[in-house]
Formats: sequence, structure tokens, C-alpha cells
Amino acid sequence: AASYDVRAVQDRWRAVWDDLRPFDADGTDQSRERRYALTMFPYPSGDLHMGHGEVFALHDMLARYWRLRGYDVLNPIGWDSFGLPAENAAIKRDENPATFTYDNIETQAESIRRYGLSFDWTRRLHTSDPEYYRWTQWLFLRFFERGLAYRKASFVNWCPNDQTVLANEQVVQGLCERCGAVVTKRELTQWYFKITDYAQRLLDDMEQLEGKWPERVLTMQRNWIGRSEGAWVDFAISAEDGVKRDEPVRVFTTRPDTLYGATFMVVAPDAKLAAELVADDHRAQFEAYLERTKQATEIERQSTERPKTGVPLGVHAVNPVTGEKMPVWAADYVLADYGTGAVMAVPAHDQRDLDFARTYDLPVRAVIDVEGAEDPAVSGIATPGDGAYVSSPALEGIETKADGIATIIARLEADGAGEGTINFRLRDWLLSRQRYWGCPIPIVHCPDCGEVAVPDDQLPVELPYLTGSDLAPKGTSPLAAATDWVSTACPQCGGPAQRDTDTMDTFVDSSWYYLRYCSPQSTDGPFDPAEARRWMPVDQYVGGVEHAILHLLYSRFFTKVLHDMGMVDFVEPFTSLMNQGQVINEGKAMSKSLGNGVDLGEQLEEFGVDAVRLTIVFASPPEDDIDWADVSPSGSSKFLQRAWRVAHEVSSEPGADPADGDQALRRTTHRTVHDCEQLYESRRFNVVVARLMELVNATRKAIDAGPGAADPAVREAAEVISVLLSTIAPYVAEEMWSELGHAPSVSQQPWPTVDEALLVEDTVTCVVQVKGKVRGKVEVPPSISDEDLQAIALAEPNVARHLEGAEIRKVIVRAPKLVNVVI
Ligand code: ANZ
Ligand code: ZN
Repeated sequence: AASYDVRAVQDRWRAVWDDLRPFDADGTDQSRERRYALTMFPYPSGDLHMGHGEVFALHDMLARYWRLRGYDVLNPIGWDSFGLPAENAAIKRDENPATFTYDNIETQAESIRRYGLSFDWTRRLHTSDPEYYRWTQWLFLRFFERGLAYRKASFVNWCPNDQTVLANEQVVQGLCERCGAVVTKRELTQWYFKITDYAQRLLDDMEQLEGKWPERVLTMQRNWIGRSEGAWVDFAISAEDGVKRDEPVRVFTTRPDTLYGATFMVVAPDAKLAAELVADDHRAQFEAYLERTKQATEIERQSTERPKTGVPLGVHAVNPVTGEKMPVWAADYVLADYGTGAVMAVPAHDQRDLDFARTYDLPVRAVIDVEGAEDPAVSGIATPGDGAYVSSPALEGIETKADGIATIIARLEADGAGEGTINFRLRDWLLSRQRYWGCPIPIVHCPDCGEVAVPDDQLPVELPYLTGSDLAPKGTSPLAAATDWVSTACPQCGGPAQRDTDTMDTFVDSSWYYLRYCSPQSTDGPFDPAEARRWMPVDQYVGGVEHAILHLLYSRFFTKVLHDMGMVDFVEPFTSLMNQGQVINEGKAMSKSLGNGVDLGEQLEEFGVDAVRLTIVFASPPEDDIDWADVSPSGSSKFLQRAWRVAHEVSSEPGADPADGDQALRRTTHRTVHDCEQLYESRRFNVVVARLMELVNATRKAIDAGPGAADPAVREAAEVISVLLSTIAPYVAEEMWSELGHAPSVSQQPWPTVDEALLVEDTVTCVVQVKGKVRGKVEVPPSISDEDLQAIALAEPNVARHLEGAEIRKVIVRAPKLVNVVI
């Protein structure tokens, strides 16, 4: 036959793999080196799309490479199967979300199998299975015991469309990340994880990830955590205003050295503090302003373009160094949940404060004289830079900002009016959701005992079975409607009590799934610590950059808590991270409205799995986008047919000694294996494909024009092609392996051994003449270019000596044997 039948080959080998299970992690031999390859698990909405096609192909290439290298490879798959889309679909279809969820999981599982991915199916998990979420609840309770899960009332982000709260991370430019609705604020009592306790460690441990995670992801994490060094400064509230308040108001500032220039104070209208401070005769005006504030998005509030607004609270704060009375205002450019929700305004040196001061005619006092800058009170431009301190008695003679800050902090500390501190932008993780299809929070509310943990032996707290309109968003959790489920006995006193009716953010489920994969059947705990020691941390995590902040930060947080609990012996879960590029079309992201979507299923039908996978990994380096308009799946098909034909035509017997074969082809083969090892290690997968193409061409030539199909070097080349190609195009590689007379599976073969002697390149001697006389000889590769040869020849020391001071008129190059310099 001149070609193979793509469909028949897919069917044949899939059945063999199901039988042989060559991809299951072994785990029995502890001395064997292991590798953990992890791909971000899919969410079960619909079938796989082009993005999955890409991430899976890249990921699988590495997992299969590691297997060839002899590692015991853990390569698991599962589903992130709680979440809103299933719930919304269930409401529409009058079903329970499990139907949509598990139907889609089956569809995706079938597609993943067809796609020839080398997953270990024995470790499959779904986060919506009670066996899984039992342990999500168990983990929640351990966090609760440690004070890392707590409830508090605050203004939270509320999506009026999804009727649920959102974490800060899920609000993108003021809009709901899921549905795009404008997010508003609501005061609610919610559960939080105290991730802020780990802020410094989340920063410090990034050192371990340097160079192994994409730099931009590390930067995004760093910015999200947002560490600021500065000081708390305490301002007494002046008793003369008739407001009785003993504790001072604390502000956070990164510039305590500008304290002499603080001329007023601003409080976030939606911070509790504002309502506490406001004088009675100012209350009505304040409350009206508070209402307006709630309409504004966080982005609007932080915008520098937007005109500043605010209202005076009718009280004064006392500047601890000048003793001056400064008016206190409420203004929405100050955020309630950063620092203390209050700032000391230094209009001369902070642009936001200056804009505000100019709007309301508040005093501006420069305390830093920045060279060449105009007085901010006149120019309207604040000067935040370095300069000489003025009008600041305590800072006389001090020259640098660092010293200025340290001096003021020392003075505040001595006076008991403040202290040096470090502030983080990171907020605690709001984890409760008022939706049904999530992990129930295993807490019982008892009128006498308060918040009581459900005992471990009563886990899981399973979801009651609800369908259709019972699930419709009502602003409170749908679980509240399941009254039989809600009423329970208090685990502590036995009295009547109520279950918590919120469910957990699905990011909780995905914060520990990689640990569950180590021992997915564990019934003694979320995972078996010995198995986690065997497999963790993950050696390579592959997934989209859209998870650069949330998922990765939360997983890192969980790992650190588990470390503190003594359950794992490492602090970072993912040693190395790769973000694949996007698959785009005609230079644009695929979208329904543009009508430029490319359907993965259709591509697979038309070209077959191997050709599509090859197309994807060949298209570009893994991190770059792939423009589907520029690639050629039909070209990939042709290449695979060529590769197969080579194996098909080999006519020597298995085991034929290649040492007797054609040396030139052998050199190409061994060079390819040698170089590809480095290319895999550095994840330059597209170049691996290019090198395999070259090897196929060389083998083709050897068959047609050289030593012929019976030469054992041709067999050697064909076997190498088959083994390496198995990482990319597993079906045809298996077929080739079989054509070459071997038993399956090619994926279990050892990485080909490189004969170092064959890597030494042949050289030829090139004669270098100056004015017709031989002045030197250089050893060069036979394939050297004229330009390279000329450079080498002219640099030869003896030749160079003869050229000294002479004017070169002409250089005649006859690569690789002769160079003649005319002077
Ligand atoms: C006085 C000052 C003078 C400030 C100056 C800056 C420059 P980062 O660096 O992001 O941590 N700030 C504090 N809490 C705030 C809040 N809840 N909402 C809005 N702004 C707030 O920013 C810290 C600075 O942001 C603080 O230092 C404070 O203004 C302001 F020349 O204090 B600064
Ligand atoms: Zn009780």
C-alpha cells in the first residue's frame, strides 16, 4: 500500500491501548525517578474546543517524552465539575445540574480518549462527586479550626445577573468575570479564607519559581499581593467638635516623611469608620453621598480622570507632629478595603489629594522641595519625587527619602503615635456563594453554640436533590429552600439548628485536585501523604494564562497551609509552569460574532488526530499564538504518510545491526536524537517536529537514491522516527512500530541511545593562500558556507600576519577546500 488508512489506524490502536494501559503510573518501584505532568483540568461545558486541542497536545508531548526517558510518569485527568454554567443550564432545562455536568464529562472523556492523550484513567476525578467534595469539606474544617476560615459582614461584590457574590478577583474592570454584568456592592455576611496571613510567604516563596514560571505570571502575582512598606499613623479626633471618640483614627501611608504636609484626612464613605465619625449635622449629606458611592465601580473610583467628589464629616483630626487640626472628609477615591480605609492627605505630594484639595479649596503645603519643580499649589501638579525636606522640623538635615521615612517612624513609635508596617493589597478570599451547584459549607448554625463544625465522620454534607426553578437565583442561596435539609441537630448540643446554605467558590475545589490525583481512592484523608511525597510537587504544569492569578495563588496558599499542617513537605505545588499561546484565526481571537471559529471536532474528522496534533505543535513555540489561517493540517497529513511509508518499506529484519549500515544516515539519525533531547528539555517542541521532518527526508533519500530499504541504517532511522513521533502523532507511530515488526507499545520504548562517535562531524582541510602562496590550513565542516569559510580563513594567525598592513583587493572562496586572498 502507498498510504495508511487514518481512521482504521486510530480504531486499531485505541483498542490496544485500552487493553495494555501503557500510560498508567506505576508507583511500585520507589527508586525509579518520577515525573508529574499536570494539565489544568477541564470544565465540563460542551465538547472540547481548539484551546483544549492545543494545551492537551503540548502537554501530552512532554508526558510521553518523559515516559520514553524512563521516568515513572503521573499524568492524570479529571474535571472541575461544579460551577455556574451547569446550574444555569439546569434551570433552563428543568433538571438537576448533575445531568448536564456528567453528560458533558462523558462527551469530553470520549473526545480526550480519541485525541490519543496518554492519561492515567485510573485516577480520574470529578470535583462534584461526593467522594471528592467530602475532602474539600474536610479541608475547609481544618482551615476553620486554624482560624483560617471565618465569617464577617462587609460590602461585597454582587453580580445582579448571577445573583451571587464575587471575589475581588472575579471582578474585571468593574464587570462580572462570568457574565459581564456591572458589579454592585451589597452588605452581606460571608465566609472568607485568611489568605492575607500568607501574603509574605506567597511573595517570598516565588524565589523558588524564578526562571521556571513565566516572568509575567510572577509579576502578576507580585502585583496582586501588592506589598507596600510604610507606616500606620494615629490621628486623635478633636474633642472640640463634640464627637466623643477615644481611639485615634489610624491611616496607612507609604510616605510618613510627608506628615508635616498632611493638611486634611479622607475616609472611604463605605468604611464603617466614616459612619462612626460623621457629626450629626452632617449625617444626611453624608448618607446621600454614601448611596452615590455604592453605584460607582472600583475602577471608576480609582480613575485619575474622574473629577473628585466628597463631603465633609464635620469633625477634625489632630496632626501628631504639627498639632494642627485637619478637617476630615469622606470621598470615594479612598477605598474601604485597602489599608485602614482612611488616608492622611498630603496634597502637595500626592496627585489625588491635590485634585481633591483644589476642588474643595483645602490647604496645600509643600514639605519637599523638588529641584526644578513648581509649587504644586500653583501648578496643580503634585511632586511625589525626592528632594530637600522643608517646613519639617524633625527632618532637618536629612537628605534621603529612606532616612526621612525611618526618622518619622522612629519618632511616631517613641510618641506612641504610630509604627512602621507593611501593607498588602491582597484581600482575604471570599469563598461563599449563594448558588446551588457547589460544595456545601460543612457548618451548622446553632442558636446556642454559634458556628459549629460538622463532625468529620458525618462528611460529606451532600447536596439535597433540587431541580429547575428551585435553583433560580433569588439573592439567597437556593439551598435555603430545601428546608428539610437545612434543619438539623446541632452537633454540639443536639438542639435544633440550621445548616449553612452557601456553597464554596469552585476555586476551592481546584486548589487541591493535584494532590488528590496522587491517591484518588484515599478514604482516610484528602490524599495519602506518602503518595504525595512520591509524586509531588508537579514537575510541569501546563495551562492558560487566564489562571495566572487566582487559581495559582489559591493553590499555592492551600499548599502552604497543608505544609503547616504537616501534610506535605514542600511549599510550592508547581515547580515549572508553561502558558500555551492561543489558537486564533486570521489574526483574531476566535469568536461567534466574527464567525472565524475553527471546530476541533471537524478538524479531527477531516485530517485525523495525528495530523491535527502535529499541526498544533509544529505551528509555533508553545507560548506563542497559533494562527489557524497560517497552518496546514493537510501538509501534516502528507508528512505523516511519508513517515509511515518509510517504515512500511524497510526490508531488513528487526534486530539488524545498524553498525553495518550507511554511516551518513546514521550520523543524521544520532544527531537528531541527540539534539531533540535538548529541544524537549527546553520545550522547543516545534523544532522537534522540524528535525523529525529532516530525518524522514534523509531516510527517504537513503531508500531511493542511496543504500536502499534493506540497509540496517534505514531501519534504525525508521525506528527512531517512530519512537520520537509517538510523542506527537501516537497513532501512526504505533502503526509504524508494528510495520517494523515490533510488538506494542512504541510509547513504552526506551529513548534511543546516542552513539557519541557518530556525533563527531567529518571535517575537510581547507588551504588558504595569500597572493597564490599557501599561508595556512584550517579544518572545517564539509557543508560550510563561503562566508563562514572566508571569516575563518582570514582569522587564521599565519594568514592574518601576512595580511597585516596590506589592502585586500579580492578574496576567492571555493568552499570547502580553498581560499585565495589577493592583495
Ligand atoms: C500619604 C501620602 C503622601 C501618600 C504622598 C502617598 C504619597 P500603595 O503604594 O498602593 O500601597 N492610601 C492609603 N490607603 C488608601 C485607601 N484605602 N484608598 C486610597 N488610597 C489609599 O499606596 C499607599 C498610599 O495610598 C498611601 O500613602 C496613601 O497615600 C494612599 F506623597 O499617604 B499616602
Ligand atoms: Zn448547639
